[in-house]
Amino acid sequence: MYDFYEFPKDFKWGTATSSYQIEGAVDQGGRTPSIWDEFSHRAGTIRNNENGDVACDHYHRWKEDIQLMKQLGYKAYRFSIAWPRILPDGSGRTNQQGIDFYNRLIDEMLQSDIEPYLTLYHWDIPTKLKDAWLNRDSAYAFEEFSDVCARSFGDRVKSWMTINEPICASFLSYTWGHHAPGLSDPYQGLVAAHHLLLSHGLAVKTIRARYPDAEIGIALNPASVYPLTDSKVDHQIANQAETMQNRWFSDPVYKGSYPVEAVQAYIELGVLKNENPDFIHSGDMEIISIPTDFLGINYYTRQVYHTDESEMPSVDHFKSLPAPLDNQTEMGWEIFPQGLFDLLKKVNDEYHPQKILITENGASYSYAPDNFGKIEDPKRIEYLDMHLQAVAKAIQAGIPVKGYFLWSFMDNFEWAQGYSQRFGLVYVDYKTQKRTPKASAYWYGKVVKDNGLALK
Ligand code: IFM
Repeated sequence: MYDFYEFPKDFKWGTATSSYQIEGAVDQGGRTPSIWDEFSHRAGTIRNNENGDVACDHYHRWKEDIQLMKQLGYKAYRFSIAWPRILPDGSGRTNQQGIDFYNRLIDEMLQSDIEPYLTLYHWDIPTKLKDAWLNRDSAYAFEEFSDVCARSFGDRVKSWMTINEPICASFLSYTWGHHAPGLSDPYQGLVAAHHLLLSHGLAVKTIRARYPDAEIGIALNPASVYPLTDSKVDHQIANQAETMQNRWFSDPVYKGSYPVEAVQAYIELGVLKNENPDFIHSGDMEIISIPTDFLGINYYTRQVYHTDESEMPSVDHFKSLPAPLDNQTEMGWEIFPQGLFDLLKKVNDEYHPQKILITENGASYSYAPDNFGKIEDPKRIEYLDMHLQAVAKAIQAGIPVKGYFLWSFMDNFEWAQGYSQRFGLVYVDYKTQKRTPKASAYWYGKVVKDNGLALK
């Protein structure tokens, strides 16, 4: 017999999505293209040359989607705003049709007893902004965007996330070329990262000026990093990956500086000329480190590092070992719930955030409806159960985790993987747009209702 673990009374139980991954209607309602429209229409960038033109057609089915969320019993919903729907030129002119769309969505949530958690940036910067995140002006355009959103939605939205996974919007997009705009230049990756972090700070300041009681945070996805062996070089390489990818984003937010060892490594790699790169202006680090109300953590898997070389290799692309074949999701990501506990402990010990929200966690499995229209989905349930156990243990260990947002409410456009990966609790038939809750959707509804689960 397992003991039932009850989560704290006010624990937030939600699901998450993002605008480009679900909305579709990319040329409707006054929306202009984002870098993802441009990128996904470039041949060869996305699996099967798919794109988000239609996605889950949520732009038209939003009411039905919120109703389904309500029926399933979920209490909070993390969604993102498409910047090009609100400011079609990136800054300046506002688009009332876009604002109205999100007003309706938010009102529907509130009427359905679902708390809105609003993400400002989940990767769809308007193409009208020249050079996107390479241009410092984009950070000030983002400040304006956050102000329009605060003015338009702040009377009803209390919880805000500024930037989702800045490492993906910078390194993955500008250094490694896998995401929009598809550039492969490590220096540009650092420039984009800095402008994203600056945007975060500017947005916190702006929203707080309008709504001092709003709770605001950033959603980071630090890797849970491990050395494979106890060898000195394995520890070194794991530490370096930790510093250059995780702390590059969290140190500026919590400590107001980039990690010195990582700056040094970038100088040695020839990416930076010195420790004072031109893209950091005086006063930037103070803006970036403006205090926040919570830390959002997105967690899916871990990274394991190993090298046979006796000399420390140069880590400029963080090549971790492949996941074991018998223990991975369909993304090829290792299933490692202990990594979530370890990561929560690490960020809590290092940064002492007043509060942590798991802003994403979930798994990709392609179970489809059987002959009776049922979707059993056992592996997702097992994955979620194990990760919620890790969250429960973190809370028991005194780590202030206050909410969990499961990725994702429904199957959607998985970026470079197109529609091949299904992270949803709700199955989407992309031909008919029919939504079918999987067994995991009901399972999660029960966890929410019980406010807990059997602890193993
Ligand atoms: O789908 C993405 C999401 O947009 C950002 N975090 C990871 C998810 C799964 O890859």
